[in-house]
Amino acid sequence: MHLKNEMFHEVPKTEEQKSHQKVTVVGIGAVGMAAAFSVLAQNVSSDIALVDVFENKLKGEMMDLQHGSRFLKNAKITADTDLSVSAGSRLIIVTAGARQKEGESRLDLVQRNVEIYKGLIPKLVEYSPETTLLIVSNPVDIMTYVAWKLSGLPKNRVIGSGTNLDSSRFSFLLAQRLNVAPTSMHGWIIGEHGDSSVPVWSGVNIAGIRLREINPHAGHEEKDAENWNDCHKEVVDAAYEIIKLKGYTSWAIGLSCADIASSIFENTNAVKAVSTFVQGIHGIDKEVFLSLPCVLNANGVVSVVKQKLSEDEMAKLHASAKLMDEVQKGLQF
Ligand code: 6V0
Repeated sequence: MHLKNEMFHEVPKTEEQKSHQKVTVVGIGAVGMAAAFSVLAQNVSSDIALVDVFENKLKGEMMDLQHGSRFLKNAKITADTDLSVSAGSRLIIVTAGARQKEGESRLDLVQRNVEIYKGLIPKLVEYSPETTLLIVSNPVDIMTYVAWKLSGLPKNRVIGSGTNLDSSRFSFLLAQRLNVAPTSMHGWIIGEHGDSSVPVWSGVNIAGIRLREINPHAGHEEKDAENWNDCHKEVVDAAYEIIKLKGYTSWAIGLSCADIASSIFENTNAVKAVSTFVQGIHGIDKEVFLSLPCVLNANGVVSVVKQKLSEDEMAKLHASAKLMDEVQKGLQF
């Protein structure tokens, strides 16, 4: 191009310039776009590829994001229905699949989404053998197991968004009651993302003061006069409630994906509740993925925190593991 040649002196490149922080988002529905936007807006990555089966929607979303480039840090945004656009990704966020309809549970979606994953995961890994997978499609713990099986990747590089979102919802609701910032309210939800999730009441604290030191029944389903357990009930009902109100959930899960991605890209060793392979931890003997607090860095999940769980919490975690195992046994893939 004449003008370009007149304006610039090109410095010869010594080697091909490669992106070390490319993120692909597969499935650009409400969740995928919220994740892509959060990753870009929070400067977690400025190299994003979008994949979906809808060509027009892809082009529209790509153009819309590209037009915000002036407000981002030299972002590169690409999109295609062909999975080759994802080549060389360091992280692939998979949100493709059916979403819950009003009244439908996460587990109801399972076989439909397994079929979609069979067509996606092996090819994605072929294009990006070094990638880490961040699985978001529901039921997320089962889909993380399915992605692990289909991908051939090591366990540390297949992560489910899991209860990072539930824990954020939980901390928010608890923090509102005590008028502190959610980041100063330490509450963890582990186990299944969804209906059988386990709130670790024994550890809920602010500045090391556990709620249970003051109210030994805090969070107990029957004995607690202050009904702290309503906070967990609200977490379990949150998706159903939001879907009833606006049709889908998006912003909080998008932010949760960016939060997990930033631990990987920035090699932070931050502890987050994500879905990971739990066989052999807390006495679980099933080959399942569930959320536990995990140390995350550039290698993905590098260790799992062995929380001191009460008998009741342990029993609930084992019940989630059993449920996941039963669903997995019925899957065709
Ligand atoms: P959506 O808005 O229907 O978007 C799904 C997208 O996936 C659509 O654009 C589809 O075209 C696309 N898609 C379907 N098949 C393929 C394929 N083979 N290849 C590429 N793209 C495909 O759904 P939404 O974005 O609301 O939800 C996506 C998934 O995330 C669902 O399974 C939800 O249940 C799940 N969520 C998981 C959460 C979590 O915390 N893990 C939270 C919210 C939703």
